[in-house]
Amino acid sequence: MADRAPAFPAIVPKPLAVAPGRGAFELTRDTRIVLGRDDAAARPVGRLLAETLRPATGFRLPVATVRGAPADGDVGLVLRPADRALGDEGYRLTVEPRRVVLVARTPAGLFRGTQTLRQLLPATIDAGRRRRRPWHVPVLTIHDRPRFAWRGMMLDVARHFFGVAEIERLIDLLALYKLNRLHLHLSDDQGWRIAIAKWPRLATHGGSSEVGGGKGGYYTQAQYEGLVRYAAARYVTVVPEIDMPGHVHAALSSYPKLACDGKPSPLYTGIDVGFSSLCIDKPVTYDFVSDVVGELARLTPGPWIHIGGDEAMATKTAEYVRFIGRVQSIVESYGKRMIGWEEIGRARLRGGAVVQHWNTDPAKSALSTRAAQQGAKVIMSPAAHAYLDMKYDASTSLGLQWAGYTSVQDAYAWDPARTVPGVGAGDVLGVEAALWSETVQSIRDAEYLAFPRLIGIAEIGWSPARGRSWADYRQRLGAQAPLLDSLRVNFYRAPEIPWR
Ligand code: TNX
Repeated sequence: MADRAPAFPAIVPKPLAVAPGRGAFELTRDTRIVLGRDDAAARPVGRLLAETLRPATGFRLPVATVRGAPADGDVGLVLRPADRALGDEGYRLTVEPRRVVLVARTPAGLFRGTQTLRQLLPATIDAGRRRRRPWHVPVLTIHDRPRFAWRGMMLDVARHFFGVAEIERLIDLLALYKLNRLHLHLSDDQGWRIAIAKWPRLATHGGSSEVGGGKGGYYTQAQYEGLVRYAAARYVTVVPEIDMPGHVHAALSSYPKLACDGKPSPLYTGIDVGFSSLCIDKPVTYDFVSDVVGELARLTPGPWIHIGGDEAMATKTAEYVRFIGRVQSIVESYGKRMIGWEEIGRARLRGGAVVQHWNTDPAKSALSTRAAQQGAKVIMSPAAHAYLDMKYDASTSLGLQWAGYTSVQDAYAWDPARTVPGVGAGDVLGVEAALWSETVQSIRDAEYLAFPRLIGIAEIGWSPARGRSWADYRQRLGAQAPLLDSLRVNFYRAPEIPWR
């Protein structure tokens, strides 16, 4: 196969600064991945890089500690904790004809840099099996760091369930495009997906259904911890969401005492929203919330617990406000920060709370504004741009369309700092694409809706607004096709993109 090296490196997300050079570094059977003697913290990144590059090259690629600078033939990983210009996730990548040096302030920064390196190699580097060919990296220098600290994807594992291996593969794809948050929507009317030791029927009963009547499923706590570790090794933080006080039918069906009327109810497999509510004035409600949040907090090394809070149409406003106030205190009592969908802007929020903007309806947007005025930071997930479950166009068979069709360009051509009046760059924590799974029955379906739109969201989160353009982006996106094919991603070949 011809190795059509692009005239410019087609990296996505677009780096802050690229200075192309001449010639190439060649990865060979003698290449080592080397670390400085004080850089033991970079070893896991070196190991993961070696694991990524070994199957296709067949090279040994030992990870070695060396004295002094990386020598000829080496790929060096260097930590420079004092180099503030690199930021928490930034890196500097220097490819010379005889060596490659990657410098970062943190292991996370080195990891992000290795993903750039991956994109600079021939796409078959990710094909998973041995290919005999030269493995060149173009000579260049890249200086890179993200615009936003929060670059995420939400996956709804409640409407349809996805297993551990599927989530791990998704984490790999997030990491490839430098995303750093995986938000798991772990409960909804149709299913409860995480084992809670003190309330076992949530998983065993509430986890046994899904939209359309399939068998559902849930993560044991050990499986969930495994996912968290897998993600952490790729510098992706898992953010668990338990949706409340609405979207709780699976919990009420598991424990009728949580319902105001206390009556048993069968599981629900339709796709309506807004019909269920926790019982705001029952003391048992807060035992439940505290137990669930407590167990989740213990499973969550990251600082955030997402409590949903959306579409609580079956809860009166005054009760809703009271409920969110109590939940906020519970989350904080476990040392975590509360995140909620924009509706929590109706409640009184304390510093540290985070709101997730989703509804483009102006009356609803005002809730995000109100949250920001209270000092909350905002994650931008405007449905018309960032909802991966919207159809691409009228011909898309999967997906919904309540927020309109969302083309690849719609998902890309927007700025999170100019989306909601009164919510500016200083308020915005970052961006998150959301994939709700009412119509998504398999991980192949999920990939079809997520790719390529998720890649655009990743670039919005990482690259400076200035210097981004659709004309340039569609070329670089088109150049991702061989890599996505190597990885066997089921992506939508949108006709407006010049796929290679
Ligand atoms: C709205 S967005 C919802 C979800 C649905 C989604 C479908 C949000 C916070 N709530 O319950 O799954 O629309 O697009």
